[in-house]
Amino acid sequence: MKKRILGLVTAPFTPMHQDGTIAIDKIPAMVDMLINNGIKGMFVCGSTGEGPSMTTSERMNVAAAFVKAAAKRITVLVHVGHNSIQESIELARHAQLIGADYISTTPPTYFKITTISTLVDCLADIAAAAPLLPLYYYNIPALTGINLDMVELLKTSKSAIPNFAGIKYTTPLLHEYQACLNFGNKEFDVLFGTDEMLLGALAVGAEGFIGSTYNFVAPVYQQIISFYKEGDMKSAQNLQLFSVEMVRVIVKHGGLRAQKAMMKLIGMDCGPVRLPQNSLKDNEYIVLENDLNNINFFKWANLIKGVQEPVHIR
Ligand code: MN9
Repeated sequence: MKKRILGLVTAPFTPMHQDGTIAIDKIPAMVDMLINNGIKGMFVCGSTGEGPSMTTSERMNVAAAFVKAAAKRITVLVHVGHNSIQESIELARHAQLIGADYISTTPPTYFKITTISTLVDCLADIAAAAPLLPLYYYNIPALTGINLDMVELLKTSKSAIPNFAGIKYTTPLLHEYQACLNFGNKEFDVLFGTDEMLLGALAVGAEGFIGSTYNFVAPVYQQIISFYKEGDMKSAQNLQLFSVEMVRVIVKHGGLRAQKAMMKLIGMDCGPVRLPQNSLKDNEYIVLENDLNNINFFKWANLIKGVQEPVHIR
């Protein structure tokens, strides 16, 4: 089993053309930008990457492009979750074939899973399709509607799935997160996925994080981690408050659609979102940019290396 993932992993956006097709040629520059900014890994085709809105062959092409662009400089996790386990199996096989480092999966969500044992059956089938790759369960109840006890999952997966690595933990239950981190002999990796609570997660022992907002303000979180390690809690809290305010602006403007627009505002245009998300209209961009200005977002975004000049909409 590979060692645990440490530091900030981003969930990159999938770049798209105005007509909604995938802009595969934009991926290498995005990856270089993330590497130049100290990002340790990428979680591709997840929620932020709009994986669930893509076809299986598009997901394979995008995953392959990220793996190729990463060229082993940083870790790549490929999200393979799908309503059809068979599609997940194909995606998992493909991820192993192209040289991804890890796979991760949400459960099927149309027919709801209500027991850990059924969840483990699903994960075991997917994990077996990529036996060389450690698998992280992607726990994101707000989007999947599946909210099971994650400590029970670790207990059951331990013997049932040889390549089970841990959990991408995207729900704000710090107590359950802490229980997972400390399960058994701390034998599973549990990556924290709620960016606006990173400091809280550090306080209970987190060392690895996957998130969307590390795409545009990684330096904020890198400094939170440094301040925390130096014991300067006041400074860490101030920066975490910035993250909270930023996420409030993101949520006000519709979440993912606003985040993809923010990539354009920082000078790394990733194009529109796909339905059922819908892209910001011109006037909505202006309100978003105003709200971001009011929280000093561009002061932080300007610390990002390797992007063009921020694009001001007005
Ligand atoms: O998985 C992301 N969650 C979603 C990670 O995309 C639903 C997070 O990084 C959030 O986008 C972030 C803002 O709420 O914490």
